[in-house]
Amino acid sequence: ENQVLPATGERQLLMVYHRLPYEIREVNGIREHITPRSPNGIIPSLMGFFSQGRSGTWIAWEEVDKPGKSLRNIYIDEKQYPHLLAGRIGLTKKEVELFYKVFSKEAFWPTIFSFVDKASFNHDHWDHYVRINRIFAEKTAAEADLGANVWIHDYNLWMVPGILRQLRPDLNIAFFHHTSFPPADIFNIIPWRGDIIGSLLQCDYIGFHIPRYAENFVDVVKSILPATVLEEQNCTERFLSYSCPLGVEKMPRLIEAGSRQVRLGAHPIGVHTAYIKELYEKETTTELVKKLRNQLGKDKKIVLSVERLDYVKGPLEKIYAFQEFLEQYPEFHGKVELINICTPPAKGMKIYDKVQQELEQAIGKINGRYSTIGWTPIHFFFRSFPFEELVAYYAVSDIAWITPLRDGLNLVAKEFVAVQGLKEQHKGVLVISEFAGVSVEMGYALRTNPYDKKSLREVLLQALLMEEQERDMRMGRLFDSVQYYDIAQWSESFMQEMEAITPLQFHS
Ligand code: GDG
Repeated sequence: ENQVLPATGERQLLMVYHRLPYEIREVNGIREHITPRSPNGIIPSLMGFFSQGRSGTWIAWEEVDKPGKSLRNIYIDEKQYPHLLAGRIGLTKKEVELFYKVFSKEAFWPTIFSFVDKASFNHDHWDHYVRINRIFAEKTAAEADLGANVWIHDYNLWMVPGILRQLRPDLNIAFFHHTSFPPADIFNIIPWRGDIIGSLLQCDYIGFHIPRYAENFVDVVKSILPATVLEEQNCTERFLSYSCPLGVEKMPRLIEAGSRQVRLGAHPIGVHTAYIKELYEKETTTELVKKLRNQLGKDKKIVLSVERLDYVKGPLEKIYAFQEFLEQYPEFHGKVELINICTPPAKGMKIYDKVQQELEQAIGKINGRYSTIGWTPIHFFFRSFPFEELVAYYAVSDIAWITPLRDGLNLVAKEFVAVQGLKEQHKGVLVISEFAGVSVEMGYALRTNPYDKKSLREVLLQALLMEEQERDMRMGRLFDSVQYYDIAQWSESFMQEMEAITPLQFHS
């Protein structure tokens, strides 16, 4: 085995992600422009594995003008990551649209989040999806050293493990789901459920955000082929169990299905608390917070909602509940404002057009009905803000009202806590949906059921009325946990689990 290890003693790592970590523009084979994508989020954390000497390749697609055009491997940033290559897969705009924006979003996205009536299954599109997954698997197989670690991300690449295993039985294959993993009776509406599960069972390690999703996965496996749970773990130390709809007491950690054993784990993603602190402490942020506070009025309570436009996030349910809140509690007129920052979806995602229209209409109606000179109940921003500005909104708000109908985890909740916890006083309140994965980590948040308008409006009221002492205590506890389980802890814990696995086939 020594032969295959680089000088640092660390196994080579292949990151299989749908996007490159950097924007790379190449004209006539010459690199023209390289800019890192957002310094916030998971990409910098994943890049961190390569900063010390570990060698590897980041495999992702890049747009090309003709199908089948191959792209050479290039260094992403030779100085900072001297052993990291970008293994680029050339796909045309059309190929990407069909694979990522149309098929994955029409078939898998709604199913994953239990919106079964929105799912549609096109068999030709599935063939295309498998073809693209094959290209990813072939590229990975070609780049991998003997016994290398492969870390594949998300449902767009579900078929990669199976194809890759056939090509390279020696590899240590791990997979992380960024989304939910639905219960068996939901997942099994997918016509290709057997193929997908067959592929995932070729992994050595599969990570989910929370224990419930690992349990759902095992239920799906059991509904498709005989499977045995070989190891379980009590998970109540870190996660809520009975008090929470997504809670479980124990989670499966090792299963045997077919001829394979697969290890499972829960790794709720974290945020980059140090970077958020740096932004929060910038003079420009302090000024912006002051300016916003003045503009909003010192005596008004600010309720914040930040999310991508997506029916999964329940944007309409929230707006209708806010309308009911205003109807029921007129004493809050003029005193509460909802700031709704809604990031538009990527271009070409037609499935979101309808929800956008409905949302804009509903907000227009409410504002039309209740606004006065000096008070607009809902400030709707249908655009993306620089992250730095978002930090100022997190700081200025009294309540974060995060109410997705479903969410794999939800990073906005953690970002809000990462900012509010830094405040000396007047800490805010986090209201989180019981159906966001993050709710099982957030015992000190107020939890709400987004399917129930009464719960939405009453929990909002509870947040508005909460005394300062309780607010500070709750936010302080949430902050400790968000700071401890930050993004670095997330990526390292996953990596540790992956490294602990010795590829069985390689040794036999
Ligand atoms: C998927 C899963 C899981 C939002 N508006 C702006 C902006 N954002 C940033 C937030 C946050 C991120 O986008 C959103 O992350 P979430 O986790 O809330 O949700 P999804 O986009 O649905 O992410 C989710 C996640 O993957 C990670 O595994 O938690 O469940 O669905 O970081 O800050 N950023 C900027 N301007 C905006 O206007 N710059």
